[in-house]
Amino acid sequence: MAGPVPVATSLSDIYTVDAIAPQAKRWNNLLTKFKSTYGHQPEFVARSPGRVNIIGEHIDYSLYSVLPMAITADAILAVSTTGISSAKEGSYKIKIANVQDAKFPAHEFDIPYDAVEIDATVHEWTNYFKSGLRGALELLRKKRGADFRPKSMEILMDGTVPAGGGLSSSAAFVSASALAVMVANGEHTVDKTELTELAIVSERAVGVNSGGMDQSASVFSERGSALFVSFTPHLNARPVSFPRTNPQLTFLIAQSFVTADKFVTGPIHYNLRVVECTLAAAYLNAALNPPGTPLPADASPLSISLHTFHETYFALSEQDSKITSLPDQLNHLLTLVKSTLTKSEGYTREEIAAVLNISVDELNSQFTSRFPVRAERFKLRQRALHVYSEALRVFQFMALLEKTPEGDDTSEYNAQLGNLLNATQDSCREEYECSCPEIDQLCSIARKAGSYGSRLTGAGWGGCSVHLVPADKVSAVKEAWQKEYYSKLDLTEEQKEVAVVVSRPGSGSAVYKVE
Ligand code: NG1
Ligand code: MG
Repeated sequence: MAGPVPVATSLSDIYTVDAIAPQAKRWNNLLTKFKSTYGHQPEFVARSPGRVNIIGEHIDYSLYSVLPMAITADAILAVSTTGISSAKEGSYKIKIANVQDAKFPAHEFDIPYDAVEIDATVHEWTNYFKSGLRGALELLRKKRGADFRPKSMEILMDGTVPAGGGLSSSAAFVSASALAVMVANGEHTVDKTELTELAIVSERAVGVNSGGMDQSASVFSERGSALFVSFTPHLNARPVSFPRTNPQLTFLIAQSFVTADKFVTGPIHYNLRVVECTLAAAYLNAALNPPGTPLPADASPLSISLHTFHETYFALSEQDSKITSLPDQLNHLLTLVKSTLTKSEGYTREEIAAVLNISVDELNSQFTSRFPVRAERFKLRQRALHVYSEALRVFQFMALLEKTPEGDDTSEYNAQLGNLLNATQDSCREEYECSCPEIDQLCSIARKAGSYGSRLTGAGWGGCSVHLVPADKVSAVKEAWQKEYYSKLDLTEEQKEVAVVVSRPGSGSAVYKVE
């Protein structure tokens, strides 16, 4: 799966057949608008898609494997490096505009060679470009030397991944931006792993302490397949195809239209969960491993994770080192969590610091300073139960995909897949508390109308849901949602367009050369 980001010569290299016609119109609009904005045509277009997550929710930052799938919606950036001559001494110029110029006004930046300033306290759309730019420059400096000077760029962007919708609009934009900067500065081949790793680190600059699932799905996905992404011992992604089933299964994505803006709610939602999982790992390590056992630093956002506790525990404990298979280890960890983290009301900083044998100040500086969180108690038990049980469900889902269902009626097999998705939704709602009433409603409506499995996708707290629906039930599910959910919202025409989409597994990042 490693290797260079492909250079596309036609849209049929990028999109599934059903998407070609509408995308051709959209791309022509981008190229025409670029010309009218900058007076000449672009040299290339950098593209990176959003993703839906099939299963493995809120476990990527704990370094457990996940199963996302790229969608058609993407970020496309048309770029030229020839148009700008006059950049201020010691700096280069970035002109960036958006086809939706009313919503996202154009900007012009004179950026000094030595640093890309990003003010993460303001919610400015161009910050996502800047975070990709910053990441790409770090990589280019590694390749070209510290005194490398980036070129000025003219950019026009069009993003169709709904923002704050759980479909990774941010990762699509950051990945496409980093790719654009690499190509603009003469990188003829951009390695997918390098691009993904820099996009993961860059995105944290915008204030969300995220895992690496979205950027991996955005860069590595191959048309027609889902993507199995592992993060340790190093980043790895491989395409996964779905066996033929009868009835044929489709993935429906349904918007809740509850905007979940991780940027704003981080301290009580997303970034708090990252802290709770990290504290749970440190607590379990202090309680169950020999005193003073260090957890090795890893690639997780706070550099220790429930995964590092998992590995350390089984490497150290004689009596349990005979448990070698992943599912057996995960089941054992669930038992340990239940008997060790017994307080359902959560743990205070004082209680955790006492077990870790550090002061509360040390706890705050080590775990809650880089990304501030607001909580009196940390629900270590519930978050650890979700992470280990979700990692187990991913394993079980993958085991099912590797089996080819017998017979011509595979509804039993389909139901097994769906039951795992439903179990994920239950765990997200009950243990991880990242669902919301609207998503729960969309899921129960869909299940009643024929969905095998329904769950939130992405960070949750609103945004999108994903549903495993047999082809012959798609219209019944859509009608039920329309009648019982969407008809109660006053949606714009544009919102009605994107309320429900059939998600076909799309391709990942690509560079399109404009002749
Ligand atoms: P969304 O909010 O759907 O882009 C976020 C994280 C992922 C992962 C999911 C939950 C970012 C950029 N991405 O995805 O790393 O943790 O939540 O599984 O925040
Ligand atoms: Mg996102």
